[in-house]
Amino acid sequence: MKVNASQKVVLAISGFDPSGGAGTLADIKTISAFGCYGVAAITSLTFQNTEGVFGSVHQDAKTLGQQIRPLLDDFEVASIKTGMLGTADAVIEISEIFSRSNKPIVVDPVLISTSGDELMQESALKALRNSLFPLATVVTPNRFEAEKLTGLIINEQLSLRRAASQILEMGARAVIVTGGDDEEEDAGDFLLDSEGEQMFVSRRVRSRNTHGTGCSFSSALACLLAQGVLLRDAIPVAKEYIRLAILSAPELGRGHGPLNHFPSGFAQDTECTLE
Ligand code: PXL
Repeated sequence: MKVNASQKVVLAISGFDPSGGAGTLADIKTISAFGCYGVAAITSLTFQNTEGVFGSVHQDAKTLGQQIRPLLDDFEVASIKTGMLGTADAVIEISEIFSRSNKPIVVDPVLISTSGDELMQESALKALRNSLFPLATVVTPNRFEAEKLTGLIINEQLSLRRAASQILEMGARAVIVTGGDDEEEDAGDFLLDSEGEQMFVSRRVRSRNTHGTGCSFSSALACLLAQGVLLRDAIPVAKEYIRLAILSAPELGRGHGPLNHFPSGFAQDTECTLE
């Protein structure tokens, strides 16, 4: 067996979804699919299945820091992805840990689940905007999250542009407002950064199996950034990965089913060959 030592380590900081569709397990599966090595810190233990979220217990900031610091001491972490963070204290702890880091950080501002359940305390919103966004390489809200973050209603291109630019002003280097949850025919993701705006459109896949698409998309971006791919080139690759993962979803559970995180036709070089 030959193992390539250049395998990138990606750190996922997210909530634990026992059903494996979203959160840490989705992050780790995505990171593996992209040929990276995933390490993780769990912000919150959620109780859920494909039908809904029935509660959660947030980790306190101290235990979160205790999970993250030994990983940073030991591994050369190439990029970081944050998902469900739960509380303002958790957001502040993470912001302090990475305040002097120049590694790519993908911030997925998880506020509610696909099934409509709240995953972050209202009080954490401010900390997210003020402390974590200024450290973010890219923030990836869906339209609903972009509305909550800005207080705007997004119903056409102008308000979408305005919301994205407000999020950029909060200090992120780039923002992608994802459109996968909308009802329109095409799934358009709107990117805004210092170079300007770009819409990434792909044909919508109609499916009930969309649990964890946001988590998986942001983890895919973190892997590609770790591998040195530019954000504008990474977005179409991450989108195609999600499209294939939905198309080949295993049809599990009675609600929003999980993705297939290892779709055939998307075998990235895992940098590990068996001889
Ligand atoms: O998809 C958003 C999300 C993120 N993180 C956790 C979740 C969910 C949705 O259910 O459970 C832990």
